Amino acid sequence: TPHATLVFSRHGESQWNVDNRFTGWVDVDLSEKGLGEAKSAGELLKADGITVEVAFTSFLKRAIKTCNIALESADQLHVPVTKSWRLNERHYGGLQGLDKKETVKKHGAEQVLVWRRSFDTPPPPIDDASEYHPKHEAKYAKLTPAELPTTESLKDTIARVMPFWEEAIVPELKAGKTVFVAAHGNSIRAILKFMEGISDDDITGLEVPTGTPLVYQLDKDLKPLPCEVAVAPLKFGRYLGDAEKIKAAAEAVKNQTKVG
Ligand code: DG2
Repeated sequence: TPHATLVFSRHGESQWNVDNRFTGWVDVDLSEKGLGEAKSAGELLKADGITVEVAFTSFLKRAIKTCNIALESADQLHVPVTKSWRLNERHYGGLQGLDKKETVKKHGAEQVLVWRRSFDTPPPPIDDASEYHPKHEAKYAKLTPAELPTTESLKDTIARVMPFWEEAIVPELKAGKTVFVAAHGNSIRAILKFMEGISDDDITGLEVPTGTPLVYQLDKDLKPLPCEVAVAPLKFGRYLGDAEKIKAAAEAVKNQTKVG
């Protein structure tokens, strides 16, 4: 029997997903569709009989709102929520704000794919004078200069997500709780890499669909229990919801940089 339950939800569509711009740490809001995705994530939790005991989210409103709306539609708004910059999306460096397709036309599809999906090659750093530089935001004032990113690879993202995992999330799971994590494609990848034992090469190919809760049952050593309905490359995680819709949502992310 499972000791604890861990549920992830990637935030739904944001306004810059609609505009097809690189986002990273830019604090853009959910689109209308994104609001609906968050609501349906909560409905799926409720329909599955999941009772969340504690929730975690990032410092970015697209994930925070996803967390709140999902808990609301699951009728579980009382749940305590902890927010951390460590669950933020990967910092996209100098690409933040740029149009994804324009960037492909300018730098080529191969280069952009490296920036989006290589494990350890970060995009060029954000310009010190950029309006999107995180140093302008009061909520990041407590970060040390070494912690405040100017760009990140997935490897860098993993390095700042995992201390939060260890310090804040693991104790709740050890206590046997049902934990909800509403975050971003890359901060969720970081934890999934660890949970599923996915290699550096394979993790970047994993597209986490939006608005679709992903559920793990863990034993008392926090090892995930194998799941028969896990969809490859996952071995342990179970998506809630319609399989076809989930596939289409993951494909849509991949195609954001498809030109022509
Ligand atoms: C996207 C992810 O993050 O982009 O930062 O542009 O989903 O939080 O809006 P999201 C961004 P890719 O890693 O898919 O390029």
